[in-house]
Amino acid sequence: MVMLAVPAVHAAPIVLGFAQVGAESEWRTANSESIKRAAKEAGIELKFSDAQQKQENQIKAIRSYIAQKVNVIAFSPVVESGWDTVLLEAKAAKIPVILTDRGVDSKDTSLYVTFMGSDFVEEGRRAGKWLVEDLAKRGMNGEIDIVELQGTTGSAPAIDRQKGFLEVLKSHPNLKVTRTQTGDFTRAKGKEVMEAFLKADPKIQVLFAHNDDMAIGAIQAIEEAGKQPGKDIIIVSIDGVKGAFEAMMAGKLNCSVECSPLLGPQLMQACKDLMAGKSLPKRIQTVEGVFPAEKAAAAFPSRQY
Ligand code: GYE
Repeated sequence: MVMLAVPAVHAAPIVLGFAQVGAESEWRTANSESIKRAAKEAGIELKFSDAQQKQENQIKAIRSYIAQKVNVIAFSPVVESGWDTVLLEAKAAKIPVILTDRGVDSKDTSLYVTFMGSDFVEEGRRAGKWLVEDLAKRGMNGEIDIVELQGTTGSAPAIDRQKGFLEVLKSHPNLKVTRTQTGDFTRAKGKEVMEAFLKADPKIQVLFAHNDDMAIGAIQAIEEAGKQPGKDIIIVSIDGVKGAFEAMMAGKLNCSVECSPLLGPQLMQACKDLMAGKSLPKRIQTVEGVFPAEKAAAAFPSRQY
């Protein structure tokens, strides 16, 4: 009699619920694509939602992933605070949570397994240091009037980039942020706020934008006001997206500090490791550089986002 081998229990694919912030910037689009592509390549079943930059939508998405009993939940928290309740619900359901890109301010760090993403304070510092050196090269050592376009109010990158930038400015009392307002990380708001800044202050010499999209919006506002972005107003921003490289090559943006959105592969690896019972480091950091305009053309062909 031929015995049929009992088929091995087929390991079901890992199911990952990902609650994305939105589609507010080039960075975010590249981040979503990276996650979708990496999930496909890793054979992970991805449930993906877009919260349109609203915390309540992200909370709803996380609750629905809990109800669907996914294996892992990952999300990029739109703002830092207000997550404890839903994270406790995930913990009670024994579903591990991975933070990608942005952190939370929860005191209880057992509410998530790891946070993978950039060091935003360091990015702010890099923008500040680049500016200090650039002004020195130009011999601009008098009072400098800087305006700041902040990211989404209460978001980790907005809080931390401002912190890092101001930390550098502290030892340069001639550099002053005279106006600061949120542009919510979008081109449209960056343009709108820059228009208001320009109307209120004709002497702006520098713009620090928390992301490239707001800088690109502001560039339009500056041109419409009859000034030359990158010349009359020195501009430094963060992300290093293609649009920023194009603006740098056109002489309209002076520097972009890199912040990589390509978190997909490491997120999928983390899901696999978790499901295999491995423990993850509490912090997984992204490696990044700084791109002044003079390096833009050489770097452009190899940019992936
Ligand atoms: O810099 C910005 C995006 O959280 C690092 O979010 C991310 C930021 C990024 O909208 O462009």
